[in-house]
Amino acid sequence: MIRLEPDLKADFPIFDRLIHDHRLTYLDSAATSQKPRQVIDAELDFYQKTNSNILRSVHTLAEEATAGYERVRGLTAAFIAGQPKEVIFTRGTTESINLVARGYGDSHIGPGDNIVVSAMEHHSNLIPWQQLAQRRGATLRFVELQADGSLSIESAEKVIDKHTKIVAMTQVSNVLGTIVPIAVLADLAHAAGAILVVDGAQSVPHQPTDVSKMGADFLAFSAHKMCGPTGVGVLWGKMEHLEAMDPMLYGGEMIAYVDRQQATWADIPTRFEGGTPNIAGVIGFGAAIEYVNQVGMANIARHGSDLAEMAYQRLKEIPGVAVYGPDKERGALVSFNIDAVHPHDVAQALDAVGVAVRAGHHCAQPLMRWLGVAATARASFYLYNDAEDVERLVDAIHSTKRYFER
Ligand code: C6P
Repeated sequence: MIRLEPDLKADFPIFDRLIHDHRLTYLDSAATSQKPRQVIDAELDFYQKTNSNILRSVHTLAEEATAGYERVRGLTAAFIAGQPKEVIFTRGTTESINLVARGYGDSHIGPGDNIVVSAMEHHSNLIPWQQLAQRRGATLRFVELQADGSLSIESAEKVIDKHTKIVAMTQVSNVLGTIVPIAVLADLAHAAGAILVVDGAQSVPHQPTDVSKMGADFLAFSAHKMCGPTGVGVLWGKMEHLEAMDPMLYGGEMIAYVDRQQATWADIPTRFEGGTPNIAGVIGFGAAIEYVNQVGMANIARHGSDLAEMAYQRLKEIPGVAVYGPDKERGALVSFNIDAVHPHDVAQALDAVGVAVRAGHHCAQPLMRWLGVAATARASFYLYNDAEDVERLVDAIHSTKRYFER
């Protein structure tokens, strides 16, 4: 029986809600996860008892706020087996990747160089590199996919060459659920003298992460997909690369000394966190890390892949339903389409019985073209989902099909 014990839904107040008189079956965690009471309370508690800006003042509240914020940096570092100084807080994966593209890319990429991404990237790990290539006169190249949606290593071996300076790759596709063998990519990138930037938006929330072993040079992820608040993300980078990176945001607190005409920068990581950050959000993120740690990342990984595999197999059995991505070894999500029904109609019909899925291009338009569809529906799972949620999805798909076949 697929179930994390005890039933974790009880920790999430949103599951007390009814949607169109039905219990909520939330299958949109790849867009954003729900938040447990522990995270909501941590943010509330911060605003009620500690609220103050960080790093700027010496009064009690400011010192407590700074200590709380820096404590979460330590928690985050431990969560990915990195060093606290290598952890930069951003607004999310998108900002983290843009920071690398601007701060590192602008000074390390030039005409004749190439940047390599895959054919299944989320726009957040595509457009920053398109823009960088355009700014610097470099070329963007693509690692192609195999027919089942897994990454073609053969293609990676072809496109990563001595002109490659950056390989930027998702670890888990937000559409196909494909898991990318990051260690293989790291070896290919490093052998070519390139760095590897990993988009961990769909992987870090779902599996144990150890940056000391994964071979990445930069790793980006978002708090809101792992029970944390929106507006908080992480860029982890190897210190040697952070030292070679320029800030993206210039202004308050990221400086050491400022003159009328010039300035010098604060130490890393403060140098990359200009302006007042999302302090309460970071505090909430700390509670989220403690929450998922308590459940256990290995348990979360097993649970997510069991649910996704179960959903994949069940959906595949339904005539007229197409499912996308590899049938084994997939992330905690399944994208699908029902013949002759637009995915927006599917999502709306499912919502009518309380089943929340995402429909659309999932911020991966080039991948939609590769699949030959305009859009898909997507069911994505997290630690609070169970086998019953999969059953409700399957039942709802059956009744949607019946409704549109009439
Ligand atoms: N994907 C989805 O529904 P932000 O929005 O910055 O937290 O994360 C961006 C991002 C980057 N890479 C991947 C692989 C992602 O899946 C996402 C976010 C959500 O699929 C929202 S579009």
